[in-house]
Amino acid sequence: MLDLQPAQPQNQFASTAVADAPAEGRVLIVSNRLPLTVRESPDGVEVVPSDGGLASGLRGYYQSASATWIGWPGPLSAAASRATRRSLETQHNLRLVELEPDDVEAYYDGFSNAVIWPLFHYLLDRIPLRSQNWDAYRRVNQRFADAVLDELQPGDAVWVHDYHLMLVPGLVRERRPDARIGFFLHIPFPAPEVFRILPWRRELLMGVLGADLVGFHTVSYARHFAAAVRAQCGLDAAHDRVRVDGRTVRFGHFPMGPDAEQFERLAHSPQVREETARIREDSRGRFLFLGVDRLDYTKGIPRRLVAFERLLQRNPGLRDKVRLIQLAVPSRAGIQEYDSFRQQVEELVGRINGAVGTLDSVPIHYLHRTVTPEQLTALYCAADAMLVTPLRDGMNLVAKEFIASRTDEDGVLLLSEFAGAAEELGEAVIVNPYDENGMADSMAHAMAMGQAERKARMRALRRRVLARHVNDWARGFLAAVDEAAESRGHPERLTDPHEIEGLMRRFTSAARVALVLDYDGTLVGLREMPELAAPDASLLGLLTVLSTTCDVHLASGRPRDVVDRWFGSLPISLWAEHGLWHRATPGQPWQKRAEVSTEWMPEIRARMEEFVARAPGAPLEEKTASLVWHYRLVEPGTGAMQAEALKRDLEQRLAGRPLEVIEGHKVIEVRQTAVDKGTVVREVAAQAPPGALLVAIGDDRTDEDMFAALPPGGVAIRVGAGDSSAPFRLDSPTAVRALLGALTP
Ligand code: ADQ
Repeated sequence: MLDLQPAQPQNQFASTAVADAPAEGRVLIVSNRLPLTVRESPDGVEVVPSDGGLASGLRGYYQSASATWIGWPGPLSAAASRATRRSLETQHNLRLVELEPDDVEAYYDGFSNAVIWPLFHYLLDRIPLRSQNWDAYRRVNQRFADAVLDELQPGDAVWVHDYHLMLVPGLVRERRPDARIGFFLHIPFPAPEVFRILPWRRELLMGVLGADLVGFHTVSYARHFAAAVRAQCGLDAAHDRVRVDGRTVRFGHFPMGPDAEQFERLAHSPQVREETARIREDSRGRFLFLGVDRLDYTKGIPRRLVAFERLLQRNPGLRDKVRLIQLAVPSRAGIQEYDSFRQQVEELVGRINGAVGTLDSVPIHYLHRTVTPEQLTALYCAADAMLVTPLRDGMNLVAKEFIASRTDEDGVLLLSEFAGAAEELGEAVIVNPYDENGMADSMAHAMAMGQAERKARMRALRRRVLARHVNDWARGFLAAVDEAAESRGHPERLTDPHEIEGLMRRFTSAARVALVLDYDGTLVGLREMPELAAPDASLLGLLTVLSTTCDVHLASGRPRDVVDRWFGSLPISLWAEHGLWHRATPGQPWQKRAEVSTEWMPEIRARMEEFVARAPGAPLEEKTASLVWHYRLVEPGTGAMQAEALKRDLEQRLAGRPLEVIEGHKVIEVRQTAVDKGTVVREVAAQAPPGALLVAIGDDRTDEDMFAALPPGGVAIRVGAGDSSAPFRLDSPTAVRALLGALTP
């Protein structure tokens, strides 16, 4: 049997490089647990490094003098807390967020670990039947945010970690709109169909979107996140960014690795070499499989054990020739789910050893404890094959630590296809942890693999893992936060009442005011179906009265028959199809303002109809010289995907032709380049009397053409969110109507 000593408590972190200090300000690292845990016993207080991937990965970066770590130190008794707290805060640059036992039970055990953890790992049947802990989650997130706000100095960057604190970025942003904030999720972000199960899905997403940059381990998690933002928040998220509250939030993948140099250095140390030799000697020529995991139900330990049993059932001759060392680091002890899982694993180990053991051999050596980095590295170095078979895992650092330790360029890695690491480590033997026969086959394959193949695979794996130090990962992420914060854009600020008064003074002192007004989204709210957005009596009354003092032009993208039906009797000038058609006063015929060709329409219509057929609820509208695909009613994810595909397809087809594809609010329109709303503004300006003030109001991308065409001194007003060149912004059609109302006699 192996004789591993329990880990000695350590106060110092061992790490290779120390990251450069950022150019200015500190980095406030915020995570549920601190990198140090306080253990109280009758003999006194010990401060020991915390377990887990997050703490081990970030240690090196945190050692840089300009980082402060904000988090929970674990339970502290009243007696020990004052001195311990002071020493942690002053000697280790920590800021303690203390939690009451009730909070720990509800926010940490009850919500973070009982609801989000299993859901994000696709283990839905582990979610408790009742969860009443959302309020505690929100309350504790607020407490962490308050600690951040208290620490935050100008120039600091905030780096929030993981699923326990998904609301913190939004809570900090609310109070400090200019803060630089990054958020990194260490666990998978599930497929949107799984994520949507969560009743608080929208709140969680909006919380995360308080950050400037949201980071994940893999491309697919970032994609899932973008899709969830589209589906749950109704925002037009691209694959790597979204505009929210006037800011751009970026998403990206930042695969994390271990402190590889530290494992290499340890592998060369005499102590580890000696321990490695001892473990090998102890196994007496047996093929050594190794598993190293936190004792968590996501790590796939029972299925791995069953697959190992299957290997030995199928090949009884191997029973004296193999050994599996399964090291399980205690995790979340005290939570009933974890306690009974531990019991399940221990019973399984006992049963399998009873069934396939021999008089000479106990096939599974199971250890439930933490070990020192030296002991861990010795195990990595001694193993013939490493079994990393989680059911789901954000990344899995153990796989990479094993590779980093193998300076002999030998050893086989069996890696679950559901670990984030599998996206990078293609030269491993990839296994499906739910397929016990397949896993047993892969174990046999590992045993039979020739040295040349083992070395070729390991060399390729090592090149990838050694290429990037974990401190580069931290630095890279923080540099990306800086870049995202610089390009986030200024929050869209609504024009305040004082500025409106100034505008009104300009209007009333002008010789004449000419108003060019968009319709949908500007004078009325956007509706699910275009035909539902008919004008109400008060709007018709407002426009009629307004026409007694101003020149009123209604410039819509809608077809002429609709504009005529709704506004034909009003004494105002009407423009339809973005200015292709014009009717000056009631009774006058509609005139076409440009020569347009329609030859292109049958071909493009046929192509667009293929997309219509694939997205139920998205009608195709045909106007005189344009085709419009409306997808407001399509499921948001599908709609955005189809719209992107359609746009790409059309842009390729239309290249070099006098046609353009424009994107509006849930519409894709193809039209001739000759016609846009800028033409309307230019014509109005040409006919306006000297000294007239031109005012254009609109909410859409097509209205930007109006703003750009305004003569000097003209006033552009944007309605609602979104990029705009307009210097003035109102929040809704109601605000537009109030402004116009003030212009009436
Ligand atoms: P974890 O679920 O904790 O991390 P992992 O990435 O494998 O999973 O990290 C475990 C760490 O614990 C490793 O550094 C390993 O060396 C150490 N460890 C394991 N068993 C040990 C033992 N018996 N004694 C001492 N140390 C032991 C979460 C996510 C992962 C993600 C990381 C980092 O679940 O998917 O890779 O964060 O983002």
